[in-house]
Amino acid sequence: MISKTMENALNTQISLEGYASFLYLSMASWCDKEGLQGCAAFMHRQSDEERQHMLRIFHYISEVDGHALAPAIAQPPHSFESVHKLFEQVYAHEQKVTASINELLSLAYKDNDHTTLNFLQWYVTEQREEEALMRGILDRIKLIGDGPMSLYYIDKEMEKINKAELAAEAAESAA
Ligand code: OFO
Repeated sequence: MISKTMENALNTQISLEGYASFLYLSMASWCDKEGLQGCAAFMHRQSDEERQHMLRIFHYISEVDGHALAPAIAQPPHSFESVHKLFEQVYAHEQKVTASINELLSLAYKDNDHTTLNFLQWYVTEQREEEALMRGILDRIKLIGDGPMSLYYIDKEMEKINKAELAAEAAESAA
């Protein structure tokens, strides 16, 4: 059984992960419209991942006899200034999620809630990986440049990164 405070905080995290899923879905759609198929595929996969992150917390709350709440999701933006700006937004959102996970950990420490502390470790690793991935993408965009002539190369690069992520996911679920 978790405390009511922890239950509320975890339900807030559900909203944040749900928003990330819808934000990335919206980004995928914008990329698609811009003809950036590699970026669109990447953002669709990220969106699916965020939904899984949301559900993982959802099921955890039920497992510890709490009440998981389906969140109200605010409408995300539909258009983005550039691919570079889009990935800057993704990185900023991931940093926000990391900060929120850290707050949950602090709360779990305060509550002496070892079950939730243990549960949250997965998110600590995930956020470290996600932030590193997004920073890597931003570095590559900086190297390639994001003028109209560079978009094709950025998109090809994103296609490659997405394939590598898919392969890593498949290896992880086969392990
Ligand atoms: Fe779930 O927020 Fe990133 O990965």
